[in-house]
Amino acid sequence: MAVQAASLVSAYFSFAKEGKPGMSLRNTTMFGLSLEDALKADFSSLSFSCKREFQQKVCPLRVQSVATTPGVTKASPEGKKTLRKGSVIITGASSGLGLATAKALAETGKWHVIMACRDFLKAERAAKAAGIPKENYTVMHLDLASLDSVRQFVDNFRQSGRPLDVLVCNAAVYFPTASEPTYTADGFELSVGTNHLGHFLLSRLLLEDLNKSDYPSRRLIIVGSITGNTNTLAGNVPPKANLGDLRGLAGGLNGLNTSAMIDGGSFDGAKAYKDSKVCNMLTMQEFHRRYHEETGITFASLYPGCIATTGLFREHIPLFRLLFPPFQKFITKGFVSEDESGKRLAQVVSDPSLTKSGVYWSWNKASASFENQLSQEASDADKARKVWEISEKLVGLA
Ligand code: NDP
Ligand code: PMR
Repeated sequence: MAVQAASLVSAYFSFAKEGKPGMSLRNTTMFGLSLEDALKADFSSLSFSCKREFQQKVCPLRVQSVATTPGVTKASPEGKKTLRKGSVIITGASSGLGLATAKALAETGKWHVIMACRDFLKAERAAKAAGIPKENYTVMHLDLASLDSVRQFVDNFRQSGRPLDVLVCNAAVYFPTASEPTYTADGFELSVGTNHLGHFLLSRLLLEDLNKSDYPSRRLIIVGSITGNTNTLAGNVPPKANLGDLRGLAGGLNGLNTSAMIDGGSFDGAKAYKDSKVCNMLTMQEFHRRYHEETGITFASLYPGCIATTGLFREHIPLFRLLFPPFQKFITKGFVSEDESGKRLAQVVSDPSLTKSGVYWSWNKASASFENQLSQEASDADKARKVWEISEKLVGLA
């Protein structure tokens, strides 16, 4: 099978050489490396240190003298107190990982999922088609590519009167074939603007709400990725993530007086996505350093596996979309289904053994979770602080 997949890939490469006129090599190179290089690569870098820590540390239930969230516990007929439903916001829950996670959580009957989506109708249809029980979800409008929309979402959410127990920053866009940058409503390059800055503002604002919740385990989860981590083979596929000295971010990523790229370099859509994932992972750790001790909130990131069938690759050329799933299934063996990835993220939301804060979760071949190592850049505390400080200026918090 590996041989068949390999021939598919090499068939692609011969096609790519004759790719569309005007398309750059970057745009037409499907897997970023020649297959020969890929096969020569040291796959031992994939063997992560798999020490799984069964952290049974459950955050202490904080007793509050003033009930901030009515109906936190209710008496069962036997008089015992039962835990109320958890309330979780998932951004980008209209497809892929976000939808699968919403389904996995809602089906337990223990969670109410707020699907924070830019396309209200699409999200409603997706929830119905996935069979998510009506009473277990609410769709609310959120466009992360607009800071006004983020603020409006937070206001609307607060007006709904629901508590916030877990926030999942999941939505993302990826523009691997774009030759020119596009921008958010506030003028930031669209992938970093959406994936990082939109989520940065959202999570900073909603921290207050998480902090008010009296749910036993409150969590803020930001989805990361292997491709932002240069300590892995996948993270070494060019273009590699690299935030440099952050000069582009400091300049506002507007592509006018400064570069649209965080490191100040020329625009590359695939790199912008990977850079945004590094920002996501750095942000999670900076939250942990600043707020975990004080609030008890768990801050976590994860790599859910390669979900090669999702809409994330919608902007890629059709042949990539055709070959990427078998490449990941049969060659790298990093493929996971949307269902499986949803169960993984649902674990990070609700599993009592995953309450440790500051962790980047991954799963081994047997689908057991373990604490993974981030690359040097993605765990650089000084860079995390600088990204935080620049980002808070860009989104109007400082
Ligand atoms: P999808 O494209 O299926 O899902 C992305 C979601 O983000 C969609 O619901 C999309 O909405 C939403 N979204 C995009 N832009 C905005 C915006 N401006 N405002 C609000 N929502 C928006 O991709 P995946 O499920 O694969 O991606 C989910 C997460 O998983 C991402 O963070 C990605 O980086 C991460 N990831 C994915 C991997 C993979 O292999 N697929 C691997 C590692 C990490 P709409 O439906 O309207 O387009
Ligand atoms: Mg990658 C060896 C393991 C492995 C894994 C787990 C992934 C995950 N990838 C691996 C290897 C390789 N990839 C190799 C050897 C190549 C070169 C042939 C390769 C190429 C490649 C491309 C061109 N891979 C890609 C792309 C994309 O466009 C995807 C991407 O980078 O999106 C940002 C991608 C991915 N590979 C992954 C994962 C999870 C992705 C999806 C994106 C993401 O990180 O969210």
